[in-house]
Amino acid sequence: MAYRTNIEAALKTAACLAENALEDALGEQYTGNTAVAEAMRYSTLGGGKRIRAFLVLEFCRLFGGETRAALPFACALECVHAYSLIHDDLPCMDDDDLRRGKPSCHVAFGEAEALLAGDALLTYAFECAASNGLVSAQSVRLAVKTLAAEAGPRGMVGGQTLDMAAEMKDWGELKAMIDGKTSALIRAACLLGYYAATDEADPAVISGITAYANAVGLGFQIHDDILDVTSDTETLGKQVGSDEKNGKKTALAFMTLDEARQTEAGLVREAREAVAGFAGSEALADLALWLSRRNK
Ligand code: GRG
Repeated sequence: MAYRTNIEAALKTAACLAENALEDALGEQYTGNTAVAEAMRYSTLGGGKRIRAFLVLEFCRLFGGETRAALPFACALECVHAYSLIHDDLPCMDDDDLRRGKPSCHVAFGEAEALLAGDALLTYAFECAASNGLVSAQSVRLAVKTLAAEAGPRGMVGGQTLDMAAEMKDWGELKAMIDGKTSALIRAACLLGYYAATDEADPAVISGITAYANAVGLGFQIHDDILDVTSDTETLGKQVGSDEKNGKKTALAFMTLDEARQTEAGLVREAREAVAGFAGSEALADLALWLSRRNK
């Protein structure tokens, strides 16, 4: 399968826009005089693929919105994502010392500061989204409600709870956990992009966006599980084998490596079909493919 857009260039542009907006936002709000403020910046700036920011900007563009109206929502998504990674790395969770190729937040700043930096990024994300003055009040309301629902106990936190507590007896149980832990923020990113362009909330459009996000989210996690056994710590910038160390099951507990690759290819097709009806969605189709070929 070949790309129809220059997806790498588009990802770089989105990453650069998000990085600059986050630099402004975090620099403006916090003077950098405290360890917590420094820890927030350390974990949010200068790293990461910025997939969630890209999805916000691209869905906004797809539905006719302006990039600058989507940027506060993109920043909010990246702040929630950064918070989840900080907390996920804590000793009471996965206890990982390396993130994005550098010491995890709690290793660099201490556990209490890391906990607070995560809390501060989560709360700041909502300040950032709610302060978006370039979209209607109804768009802000829809965005804030969606982000809260997808990040919370029925979304990402719910997935993390299942990850810690559930036995993962079968693939269905694991998929339900991934739907929360990984897909929820991807759904939020896609939907917030749509709400940056419109406040119409058309159920048919939302259903197409959700189908795309769910397929991308599950494929993304399966690819992460594949990389965890086929790649190395230096390339990934995070510790490989962390799930095994913590006794957690991944997709590879229920299928062979080959089957996992086939399942992922099926999800890429599903994602591409979900957006095929939206004119100008080539970059989103290409992103689904690119994610299945990424090496980190
Ligand atoms: C609420 C206490 C509390 C903790 C939240 C939900 C959670 C902890 C953590 C989830 C973090 C996690 C490992 C999610 C799985 C999805 C995943 C593989 C994230 C990594 O995303 P990338 O690859 O990261 O986009 P970069 O570094 O590129 O931004």
